[in-house]
Amino acid sequence: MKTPAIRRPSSALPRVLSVLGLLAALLLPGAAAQAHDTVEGTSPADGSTVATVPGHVDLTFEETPLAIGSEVKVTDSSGTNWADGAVKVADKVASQPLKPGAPAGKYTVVWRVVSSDSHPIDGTFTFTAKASSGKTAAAAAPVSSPPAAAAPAQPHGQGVPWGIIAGAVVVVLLVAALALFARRQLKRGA
Ligand SMILES: [Cu+2]
Repeated sequence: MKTPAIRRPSSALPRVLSVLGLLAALLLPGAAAQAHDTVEGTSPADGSTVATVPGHVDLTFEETPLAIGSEVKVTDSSGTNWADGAVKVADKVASQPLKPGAPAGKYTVVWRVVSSDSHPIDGTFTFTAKASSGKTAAAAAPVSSPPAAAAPAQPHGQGVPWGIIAGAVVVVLLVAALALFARRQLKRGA
């Protein structure tokens, strides 16, 4: 016996489920995208003036970045990069050694590391040195910056977990849609 009135709802239900499931699947990765590590501070601090060019430039993150794929360029006002060798990553800090003899002046630090969630993150900051690193490179004490100074570098990592909220909204909508669907089914069957 062919009874289209009964067959239609039974084929529509899986369709409704798959559409809502797809919506949820599209929105939930948004939660993971919020997990990039943010910079908590740099040494020297962004925009700061230090007595001498330090022996290394440090970036402190929320979590220890991955060791691979890190790059930190420390260029003086003439464009010379004073980075010496590879970035050293340990205990939430990416540290870039500098060659000795870097001159006084303004420096631009352009960095790129791979966040602990495997996404590349990058940023830039500047500092000014009153004197060359020449003789006292090793003595230059690192100074940590407040988190606020470095915050603009990673605007996407901050604040409310919208992906999770969106996921919860989808779940509520899914339940509401199923309830409505079930009621219609019951009415139709009665
Ligand atoms: Cu990420």
